[in-house]
Amino acid sequence: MNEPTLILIKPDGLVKSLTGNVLTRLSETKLEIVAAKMVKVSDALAREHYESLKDKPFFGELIKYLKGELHNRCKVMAMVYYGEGAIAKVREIAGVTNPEEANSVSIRGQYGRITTKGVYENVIHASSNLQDAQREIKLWFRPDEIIVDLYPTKKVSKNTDEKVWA
Ligand code: DAT
Ligand code: MG
Repeated sequence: MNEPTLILIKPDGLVKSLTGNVLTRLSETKLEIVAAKMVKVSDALAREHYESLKDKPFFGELIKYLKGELHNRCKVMAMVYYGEGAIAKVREIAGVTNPEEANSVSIRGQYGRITTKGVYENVIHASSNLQDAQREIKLWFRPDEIIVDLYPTKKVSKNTDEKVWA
């Protein structure tokens, strides 16, 4: 079954000029890119994205990291990849959460690090399961920014074609 997954190239990946390397690695999956954009991450978006981790001791630093405050680069690249087994394929190439434990040929193993403050700078985010993918994609993208129809939508009003997630 075709499924979507949200990928973010986080601020450390952008600062280190890793966009090309990451996209090349991801192309090994043979998945289709169905959405892509640069995003200036607001505090609200960062907190919503990592909502499930809000009680963790590292939450504050994690939010600063995603917002780009640790790298003076307040942007991330957000993408939706789509295809058979997309979530598992991307997680495999991304590597596990802790970059020091990640397989050394995975993206996080190759390019990630843990800072002296304990922040896992692990270069990319990738959705963990179908439910997270749906929640995250709806958070980062509007329906008309994605070239396939993933989830139900509704019209904003009768007078416009603009759609939002239903
Ligand atoms: P993943 O990004 O692999 O899905 P996650 O959802 O558990 O992992 O955590 C989200 C991010 O939070 C992760 O990419 C880096 C950070 N993080 C997780 N566990 C951490 C820890 N023990 N110390 C510092 N940062 C951590
Ligand atoms: Mg996660």
